[in-house]
Amino acid sequence: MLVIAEEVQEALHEKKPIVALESTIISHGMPYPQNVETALDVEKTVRDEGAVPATIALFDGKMHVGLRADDINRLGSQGDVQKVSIRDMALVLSQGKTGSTTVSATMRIASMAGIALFATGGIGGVHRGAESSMDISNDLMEMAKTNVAVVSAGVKSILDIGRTLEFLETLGVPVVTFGSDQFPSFYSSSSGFKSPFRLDKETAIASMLHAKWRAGLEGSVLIACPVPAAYDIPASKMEGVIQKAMEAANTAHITGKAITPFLLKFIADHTAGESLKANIGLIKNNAVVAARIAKAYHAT
Ligand code: PSU
Ligand code: MN
Repeated sequence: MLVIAEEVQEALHEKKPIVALESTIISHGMPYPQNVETALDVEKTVRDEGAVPATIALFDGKMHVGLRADDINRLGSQGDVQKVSIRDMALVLSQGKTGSTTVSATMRIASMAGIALFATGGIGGVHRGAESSMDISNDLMEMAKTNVAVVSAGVKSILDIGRTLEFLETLGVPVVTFGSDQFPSFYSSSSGFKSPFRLDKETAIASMLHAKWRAGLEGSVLIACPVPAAYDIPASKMEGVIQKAMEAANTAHITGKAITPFLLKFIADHTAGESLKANIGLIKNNAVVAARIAKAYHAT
């Protein structure tokens, strides 16, 4: 059920650096056509760094690792793509439907393929109000057990960042911020929360991954990369629209897996181009950092 593209197979065989990429960000995370353009650009960014990109999605009952440009276009432009976390995988595979993979499903499939590094924009986490809704992303559970490191720009403040960090600690998932003491919050390089760990070199992060997995400590490492300074939007500037997005989700009775895509779309629709630019800038930056860590990881 695992279909690995030829370029990715070759890279695996030759032990070349590979960066896995998710597809929910394409289908449910950004508007068309910027989603498709960004996905293709991110693949190019990984290649320019000397690593091989492996975007992951479900098609025709199979888990695909490494997509063609027209697959990416299909994920970004068609309305009937299912958002697939671990919970949804079996059903979508059995029905042969097209599925875009979230962080959790992408990690699991990357791990099946033997890929150690994965770059995305933002991971899922503990939602605001989770103390009553119990809405905690499956991404966190997956990070506790699957040996794939995730490079993200921290977590978006649609989530409860403090509780997300607490829950990651409970699950034993190390959180390392690249080059900063502050844990970043996606659009903003700060969040008001100190990062549990800080490392300043890709080689140091690669050594930490080797140490973790050689010691038999299963699970991910969350590598948080602050948004590049040119795109940084102060958290206070985003808070108003995030509040409005949550009110709109309540009013429209949005629940379950639809919540995150609803909030992301609301924010994209109600902020000027600035947030989309930041989104694109930070994803590319994460791809560069992931490719460099992958290179350092394979060099030792
Ligand atoms: N956060 C973002 N952008 C995204 C997502 C989260 O800033 O595109 C996507 C990722 O695919 C993530 C998923 O794995 O949403 C989490 O969904 P949920 O909150 O339903 O677990
Ligand atoms: Mn949820």
